[in-house]
Amino acid sequence: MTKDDELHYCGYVAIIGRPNVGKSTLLNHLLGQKISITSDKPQTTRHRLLGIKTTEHYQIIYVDTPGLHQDHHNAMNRYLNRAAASSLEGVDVIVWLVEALRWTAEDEYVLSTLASSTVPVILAVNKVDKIKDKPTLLPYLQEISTKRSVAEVFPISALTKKNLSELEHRLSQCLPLAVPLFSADQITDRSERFLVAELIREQLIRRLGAELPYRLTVQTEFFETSTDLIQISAIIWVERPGQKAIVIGKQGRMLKIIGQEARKGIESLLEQHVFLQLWVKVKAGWSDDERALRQLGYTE
Ligand SMILES: Nc1nc2c(ncn2[C@@H]2O[C@H](COP(=O)(O)OP(=O)(O)OP(=O)(O)O)[C@@H](O)[C@H]2O)c(=O)[nH]1
Ligand SMILES: [Mg+2]
Repeated sequence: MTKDDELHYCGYVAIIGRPNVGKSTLLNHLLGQKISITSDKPQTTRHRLLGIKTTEHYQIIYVDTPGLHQDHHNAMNRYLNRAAASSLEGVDVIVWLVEALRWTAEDEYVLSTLASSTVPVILAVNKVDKIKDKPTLLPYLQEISTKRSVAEVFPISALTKKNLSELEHRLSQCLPLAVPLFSADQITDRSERFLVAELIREQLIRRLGAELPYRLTVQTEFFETSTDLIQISAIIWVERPGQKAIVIGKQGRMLKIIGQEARKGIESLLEQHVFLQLWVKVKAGWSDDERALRQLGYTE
């Protein structure tokens, strides 16, 4: 064993990028455990969330963030951008995630947000599994790496885990020498109540149409563990009675499916049987009301 082997490194790695680029998928697959919800709709992640990976020699504290976007029209959008931008403060390295062969105006916006960062930026070009014509990738990599000085470029697939261990190895080299900040068995800073509400919201996002997911939020109201079961009840807040009717569905069918699927995810997370009750309630205009947002857990 060399002297280096006895050292321990610990630090924060922010994962930044436009909505839908694959940040949360990357976090889950780096950790080997699902703690952040994902979907094919943009603005799935609404909160800064830590994912902690501890090995013998290092502890990487990944920071998953909402996608940076240019839509500032309501209080929720402004909150998302604030939460993402503030996640850059105090980190040791940034993973800047873009999508292979797909550069958009929102990537340009992320680039401008990164301008003031002084920590190393590692550019990860995601979703390379989707590229059929591989030779087109090299010029793309060359082109985007000229947009900003970066420490290294990694073509990756968060979904198939291609190049993820290489990426993690490189990130571990950017960490400062430090004792671990979290205990080795802790994988996130978020409570079980928070993760439960997120798993319910994930089902709602995945199963409802284009607009409705942005008009709802979920709050865990009751969470009690007994010997053989966890009893949970949660409220799905929507903005209008018509939205409530859609979430419930004909004869309650939509809400039933959402409850069944969410319960499976919650049971696999908590490794216990779960009894889940869902209620749908209306809170008019909550997504554009700073005070309501704070009450519903949107605080930095
Ligand atoms: N083909 C392919 N799809 C991917 C990959 N990574 C993520 N996806 C898909 O891209 C979509 C968005 O993934 P998310 O992880 O939710 O993206 P995000 O960047 O966290 O999005 P926001 O939270 O909305 O900012 C999902 O449908 C993922 O399955 C990848 O490497 N390859
Ligand atoms: Mg996300």
